[in-house]
Amino acid sequence: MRTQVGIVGAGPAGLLLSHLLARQGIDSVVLEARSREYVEQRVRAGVLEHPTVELLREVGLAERLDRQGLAHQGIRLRFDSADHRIDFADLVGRGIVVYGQQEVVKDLIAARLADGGDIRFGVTDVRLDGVTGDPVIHFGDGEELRCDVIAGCDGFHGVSRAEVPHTAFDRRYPFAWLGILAHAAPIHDELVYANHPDGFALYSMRSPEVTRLYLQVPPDTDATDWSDAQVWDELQRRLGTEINEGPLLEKGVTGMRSFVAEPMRHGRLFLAGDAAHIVPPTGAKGMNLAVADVRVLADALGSYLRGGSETGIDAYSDTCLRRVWRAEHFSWWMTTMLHAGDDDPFARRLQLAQLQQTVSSRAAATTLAENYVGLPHGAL
Ligand code: RFL
Ligand code: PHB
Repeated sequence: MRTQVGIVGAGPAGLLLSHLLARQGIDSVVLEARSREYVEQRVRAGVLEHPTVELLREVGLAERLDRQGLAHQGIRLRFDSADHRIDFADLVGRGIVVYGQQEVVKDLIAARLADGGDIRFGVTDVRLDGVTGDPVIHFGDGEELRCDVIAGCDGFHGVSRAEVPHTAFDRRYPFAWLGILAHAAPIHDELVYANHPDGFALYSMRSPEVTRLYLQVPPDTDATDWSDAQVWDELQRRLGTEINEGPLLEKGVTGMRSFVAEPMRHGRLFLAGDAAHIVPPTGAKGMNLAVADVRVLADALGSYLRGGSETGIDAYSDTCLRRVWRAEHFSWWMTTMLHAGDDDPFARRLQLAQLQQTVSSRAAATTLAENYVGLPHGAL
């Protein structure tokens, strides 16, 4: 088998890259370890930045997003028993859209398949070879995909990153998130990020019928340690409001980590999305960074494969890393400002001072808003 771009992984990064390449007449094959059902049901991110939404519109992927996505013009920060609104529309003139990552994935798969795209699900034993010469992806029972370049879009636990000699920057946090998805109508129309002395809580949603909520928990927590009733009680307590309860559709624990691999390229292998970098979810940046990477990569590969210019592919890693580090900083900042630490009264006072400034200074609120709604693609 031969293709121009061999893509490992059918998450948002791999699928969107395949779509953007097809628009330029470039062939690709996507190899995915899991089944289609699995990737379409996997509950993850929910916040699409403004530049992500604009890109999806521009490339014909926003028909359902524009009908079902929830456009939000702000968020609330809660601390010291009071709510404070950060008004994105007023501060930066742009907002976000709440739309589940798995809905983006469904839309991408449907668009690729309708367009004759080649996505192989349930592929086993993916192995990369010849990444500095003639790239080959070995998989399954002796199958081979030969390609001009490989895009490693296989997430944090994939196989691609190991083929790129890199420096790893890594930070772990002493807490995790217990997340639930519940069949319960949201009672707030915007996300609430709550700093509570007993731990962070986040109020989010997916639709007019479905709420998504998170609680800060110790890192070694097993989701079954918490009964549903305990989760609801703790959420109400930390969020300081009544919330509608309902049957749980999902319950899981997510670790918190910051990670960057530099560089994001080795020869003809390019890493994109979680394969190259991870952020803690507090800034809602992970999927948006994956989208920003593949936008840069699709342009660079277009110039290379259609016109032979290496300028774009040579700049790929540096261009992406500027945005990645901005998002790493924002995600670390939101995380440290909002989570409860280990009973250090000095750190607690600093957090409250930071929160006070963020909600009372227009300049500080604007910095949060500008980062949260997403810096325009190309701006860095
Ligand atoms: P993905 O989505 O992990 O996709 C990688 C794909 O590669 C496949 N794979 C392989 N395929 C073939 N061979 C192999 N050897 C393979 N190894 C792996 C996997 O099965 C998978 O299908 O990476 P991608 O495309 O880079 O996308 C990144 C995003 O998924 C991730 O950054 C976000 O989900 C992070 N995230 C959030 N991001 C946001 O932008 N906004 C949010 O609000 C947000 N909230 C979150 C989040 C992530 C969370 N969890 C569960 C990690 C909330 C949570 C709770
Ligand atoms: C979500 O809705 O899943 C979500 C929202 C905001 C975050 C993280 C996750 O910061």
